Amino acid sequence: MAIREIIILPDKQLRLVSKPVETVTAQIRKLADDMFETMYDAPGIGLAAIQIAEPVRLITMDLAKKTDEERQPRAFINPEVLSASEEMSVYEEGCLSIPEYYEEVERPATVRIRYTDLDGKVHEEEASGLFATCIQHEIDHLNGVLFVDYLSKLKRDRVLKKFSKAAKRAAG
Ligand code: K2U
Ligand code: ZN
Repeated sequence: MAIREIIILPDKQLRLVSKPVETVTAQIRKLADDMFETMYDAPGIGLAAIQIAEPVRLITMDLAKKTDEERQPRAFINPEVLSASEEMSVYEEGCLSIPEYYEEVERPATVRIRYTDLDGKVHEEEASGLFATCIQHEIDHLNGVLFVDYLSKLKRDRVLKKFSKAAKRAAG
């Protein structure tokens, strides 16, 4: 296992559309292990492979409360939203690739998803609450979409400008 570097806005790789996983290989399982270690270290409750510069459709997640002893690691390969509720919910979102920036985002409150697990088994299940918010946030990452894309143009332009200036300063 390895803690990998999380790429940060305005890295153009965040806008890539990640490729489907054809076969669940040992390499994919190793990547998932690295993603779990990176996610717990950040810390975060979700991570998409593109956030560590791996453009494949793989997500890791653990919604267990920090207070819970028991971790609940879950991996989602080639996840897709099959249907979404008309009912919406609002959640203050953050992103490990857009550090220390939080804004309210409205998303469908419940989604039905299909995905493959690390054993190659296909699942369909309903997600609601934080699970629904997080899985939609992560599937967006696989499509090159960031939560700031749902904000007003003013707010979006402001955050893109802030992170672009920071990147220029860091480059010297
Ligand atoms: O994709 C990521 O950057 C991981 C996010 C997942 C997430 C975003 C918004 C809402 C829920 C989950 C990170 O876990 S950001 C840190 C965080 C932690 C708890 C709740 C919200 C955000
Ligand atoms: Zn994110």
